[in-house]
Amino acid sequence: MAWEPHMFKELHQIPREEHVFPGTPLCAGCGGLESLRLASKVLGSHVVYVNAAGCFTNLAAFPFTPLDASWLYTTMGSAPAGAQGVRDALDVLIAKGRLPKEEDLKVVVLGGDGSTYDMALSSTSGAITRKLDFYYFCYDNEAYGNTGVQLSPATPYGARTSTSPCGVQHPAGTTQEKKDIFEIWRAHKPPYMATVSPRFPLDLEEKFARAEEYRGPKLFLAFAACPTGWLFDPAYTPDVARLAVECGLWPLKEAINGTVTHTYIPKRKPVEEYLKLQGRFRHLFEPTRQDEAIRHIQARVDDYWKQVNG
Ligand SMILES: Cc1ncc(C[n+]2csc(CCOP(=O)(O)OP(=O)(O)O)c2C)c(N)n1
Ligand code: SF4
Repeated sequence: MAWEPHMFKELHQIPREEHVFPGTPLCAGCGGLESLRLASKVLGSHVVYVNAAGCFTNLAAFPFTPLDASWLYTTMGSAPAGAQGVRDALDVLIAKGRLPKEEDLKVVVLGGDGSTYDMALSSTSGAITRKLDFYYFCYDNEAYGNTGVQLSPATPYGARTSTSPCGVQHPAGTTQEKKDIFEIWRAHKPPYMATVSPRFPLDLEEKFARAEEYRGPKLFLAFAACPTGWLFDPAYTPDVARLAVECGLWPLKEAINGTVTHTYIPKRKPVEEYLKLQGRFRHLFEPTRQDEAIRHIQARVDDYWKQVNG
């Protein structure tokens, strides 16, 4: 799909063709799956997905996958190295004339935040430095989800996880701040990076289409509202995803050759509206309201946008 500016202005312009079929064993309302489904509409079917262990492992139950593309499973830390192997193999086949250039495949890493922010970071750093031509698609559910929702470096301040409960010493739950993986990637100078949300499908499609113009490492951080880990009814996935953006917690942006542009500037509702929808933040409101923790979360968001708006 050749990109033209503002290709996706209206919903009917999103390709109708599906590349992720229904009936996967992932949880109802999984925001990560929703992002992948939308992304695949632009990525198409000439793709090799290199999947780090995580929730998306469950997409495939040998010999079936819901993807009409190829799929390779790797350990959590090695998906970018796996992607290098696949890319090299494709390049060698094309160079030897054994694979026609027009049948080339895109190489796409699929990883959770545990892999992306943590275990696969050194292998990712190597791949970007080598200018590997690949997409890195991270579905960020802000925890090690598949193994019981443990703290990951993407878990935000105040969220409760199974390894950062709220207790006497830490009544607000998680005390760390979410690692800024966008800036860590940007320091490596890849040609294209973006954050996306499935609640902003036109923005998401536009970014995937635009990224096709760039050879080299391309990062997509996809907001992955997670009913199971964040403790909300799956019916609220769209509300949680929309509020993350509208409250300013999940900025929609891209960086082309290092220059950052925000693709949507929210009016910024109070973060409380987002927090209150989720059981992982319930302790901030019940049985006693933790004003200091709520103010802290709001202040971090305000600081971010102050620096954006100058
Ligand atoms: C080195 C290693 N440690 C632990 C595991 C067990 N494990 C499988 S999936 C998973 C959670 C992955 O978390 P994340 O990358 O955030 O993806 P999610 O499960 O949230 O989709 C873990 C810890 C593993 N596969 N490899
Ligand atoms: S635990 Fe969360 S991220 Fe994993 S499949 Fe379920 S909803 Fe999706």
